[in-house]
Amino acid sequence: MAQQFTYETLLERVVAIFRRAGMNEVQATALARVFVSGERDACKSHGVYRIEGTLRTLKAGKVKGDAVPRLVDDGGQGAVVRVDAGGGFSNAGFELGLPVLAERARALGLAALVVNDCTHFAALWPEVEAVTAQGLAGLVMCPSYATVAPTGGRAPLLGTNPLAFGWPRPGGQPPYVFDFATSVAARGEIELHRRAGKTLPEGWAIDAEGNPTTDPEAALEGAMLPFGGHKGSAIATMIELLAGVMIGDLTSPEVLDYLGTTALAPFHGELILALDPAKFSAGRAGDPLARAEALFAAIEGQGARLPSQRRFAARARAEAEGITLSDDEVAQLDRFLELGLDALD
Ligand code: NDP
Ligand code: PYC
Repeated sequence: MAQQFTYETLLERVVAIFRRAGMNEVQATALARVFVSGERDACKSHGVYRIEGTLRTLKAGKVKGDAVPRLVDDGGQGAVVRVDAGGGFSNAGFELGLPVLAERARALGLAALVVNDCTHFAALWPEVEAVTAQGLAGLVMCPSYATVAPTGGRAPLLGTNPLAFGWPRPGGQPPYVFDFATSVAARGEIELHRRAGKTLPEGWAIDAEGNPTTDPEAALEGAMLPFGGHKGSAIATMIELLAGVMIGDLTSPEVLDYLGTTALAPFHGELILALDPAKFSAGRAGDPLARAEALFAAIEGQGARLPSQRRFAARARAEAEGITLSDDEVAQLDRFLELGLDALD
């Protein structure tokens, strides 16, 4: 048996759970929106399954559910917009900073939103889509905690460091968006395999002795592997530099030192870049959005699909038929709503 929700009814339920757990309205709604969107878009590794980890992190006192994010005043002109998340979730900080980021990117061609002192536990595509909805291209990245061995190494050091890119498309089409962990798979996928009693595909992880493993328990004890060997390893390192070191926030090994566990949501910073295609192409031949459409058509013309097409199809299905949760998932939501943080043992 399974149960159906609309986006709104599931959102209402998840917000109520977060409010019951002591989160304020701004934190609860911003975080609930990304988890419910994940569920709607068939991204199970960053859907309602993340609620339990959120509550655990609140209970451990490692995130402030009552934080009110604050724009750090730079005099109102600069390309770097900074939000102090105040120890809350990144999503509330992002929502506060987005309008200023968009305004600056339109004025300057390029602007960056830095969110400091935040817990980040979500997929990045909701943020990149919010940037493209402003008619801008976006690039979003953040560290995580040390769980990935650099290529040639054997011990966890880098994070699963997600990277997302979005490009706006004309005519009401959904944007071009990719969003992925720089490890072969997101850690959430390994955890979901463990819970389902399934083995992992080969090449995802090594055990604590550095040997290849397909056992999720051994993988969680050992290290995950970067995607694309040395290339993914270098991109993950770049994210540590740009979205950790450069913005004055924690790198993945520092996050693990701070938390002492990967069972809680990671605390660090986030970097969001917004670029205005009209400004970058000014004075040059051709409309960048039209030229991008020709490129997308050529990709699809070969039978390939664009990234996020699976997700957008799942969204359309959920909008028509509802979001389906299993009875176990619904029972867990009911328990969280009834007992709040006491639901965790
Ligand atoms: P996936 O490997 O599932 O997907 C990566 C991207 O590739 C998606 O945009 C996907 O689109 C696209 N894609 C997949 N298959 C194809 C194909 N055949 N052709 C074209 N495009 C394709 O992502 P991950 O498991 O690496 O990451 C999942 C999520 O985890 C991400 O949203 C990420 O932000 C999140 N994450 C968050 C972290 C954090 O610290 N906050 C850490 C790590 C990951 P589609 O969705 O349409 O299939
Ligand atoms: O799935 O790797 C992951 C992850 C880490 C933090 C949030 N998601």
